[in-house]
Order: sequence, then structure tokens, then C-alpha cells
Amino acid sequence: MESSRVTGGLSREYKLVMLGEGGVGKSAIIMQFISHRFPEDHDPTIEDAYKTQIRIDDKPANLDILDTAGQAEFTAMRDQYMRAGEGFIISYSITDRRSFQEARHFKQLIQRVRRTADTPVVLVGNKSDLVHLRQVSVEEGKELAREFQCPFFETSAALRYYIDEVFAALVRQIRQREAELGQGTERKSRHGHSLWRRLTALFLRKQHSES
Ligand SMILES: Nc1nc2c(ncn2[C@@H]2O[C@H](COP(=O)(O)OP(=O)(O)OP(=O)(O)O)[C@@H](O)[C@H]2O)c(=O)[nH]1
Ligand SMILES: [Mg+2]
Repeated sequence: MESSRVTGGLSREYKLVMLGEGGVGKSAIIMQFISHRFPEDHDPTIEDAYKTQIRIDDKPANLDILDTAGQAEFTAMRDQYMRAGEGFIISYSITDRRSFQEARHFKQLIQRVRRTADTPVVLVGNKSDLVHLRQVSVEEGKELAREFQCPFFETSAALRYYIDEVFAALVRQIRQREAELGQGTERKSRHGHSLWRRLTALFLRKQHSES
């Protein structure tokens, strides 16, 4: 009883994973979210982990965000973080139709690894500032989100449009799902918790030794 109250309150940590094709702006979205900066260059990610604390609906939330590699050669750990994460941002670029098609594959992958269709997800179409390069319409994005039954935002990491909304929506999804499922989820997530610890510790170390 006591422990579920603690994890549901002040110290609740949310393990979020950013997914999407290479170059769609995953790292840029996270950087804008956390430090209000926009990286102009594309520096392909291997894996990075970030921590930040925010308030969502007047409740504190410690976010643990894993920034993943879009490029296939870096995806060795994918199954593991898909198992350990609690919420997923599936991102594509509105300027890149292929990345939109890949979004569906990411959803299927999550479903396969977790053996459930019921995982908190938010769909994001990034680079909305690049109107003249648009290849994917807003309507197509909304349609895919309807299929996924998840929230959808068109973001611009460059202009910081709808960045906070994405993370808030994902935490709300997780909270809502937890409220529906009740107490059982706490115990079940404990295994995922230690796996996540190991994963992010590894990535944080990597980040330090490479910079
Ligand atoms: N105009 C515009 N450019 C963006 C936006 N988001 C990202 N970019 C640019 O797109 C390029 C790729 O951004 P990244 O954040 O590195 O992409 P990524 O998805 O993390 O790529 P990988 O780590 O290789 O998977 C960079 O040059 C960014 O400056 C955006 O919203 N608008
Ligand atoms: Mg990146």
C-alpha cells in the first residue's frame, strides 16, 4: 500500500522512449523540450538518456527519456528498451513520406515486443515549419493516430511548437492507463525498472565518455 502511494506520488518516474526514422528530429525535439535549444546539425544518435522534472496537471513527474537511434546499424538494444519503456513517442517528419510509413512499423514492433496493443503512445509529425517541403498531410497524420488510438501533434522542434504538449500527452496516457489497470501495474513494472536502470546507465556512460 505504502509503496504504491509513493510511486503514484512525488517520486513517480516515467520511462519514455523516443522512436522514429533517422533524421526526423527526435534529438531536436528532446533538446527543445529539456533545454530550449535547437541543434541545427544532424548528429546521428547512438543512444542518449535524459532526465528532467516537470509538472503535468499539477502533479510532479520525473521523466527519464531515452533518445534512440533512427539508423538501423545502431538499433541492437531496441527490443530491450521497448520492453522496459512505459510510454513511446513515435515520430516522423512531415517532409519525409518514408519516415511516415516507418511510423506504422514502430507501432507494430512495440506491439510485438510487448505482446499488447495497449501501450501508451503519442504520434508526432515533426518539422511542421517546413511547409514548402511537406509530403505528409495533417489529415494523414490524424488518420494514422485514429488507427493507433493515440494523441497526435504536428510539432516543430525548430520553432518549439507543441513540444511540451507531446510529453504532457504521453504522461497523461500513462497515468490514465495506470488508473484503469489499478494497483497490479506497480509490481509488474518492477522488472522493467531494473532493466531500464541498466540500459540508461549504459547510455549515460557512453554519452560522457564520447563527449
Ligand atoms: N526545419 C526543421 N528542421 C528540423 C526540425 N527538427 C529537426 N530538424 C533538423 O533535422 C536534422 C535532424 O535532426 P535530429 O534531431 O538530429 O534527428 P534525429 O531523429 O535525432 O536523427 P537520428 O539521431 O539520426 O535518428 C537536424 O539538422 C535538425 O536541425 C524541425 O522541426 N524543423
Ligand atoms: Mg538523434
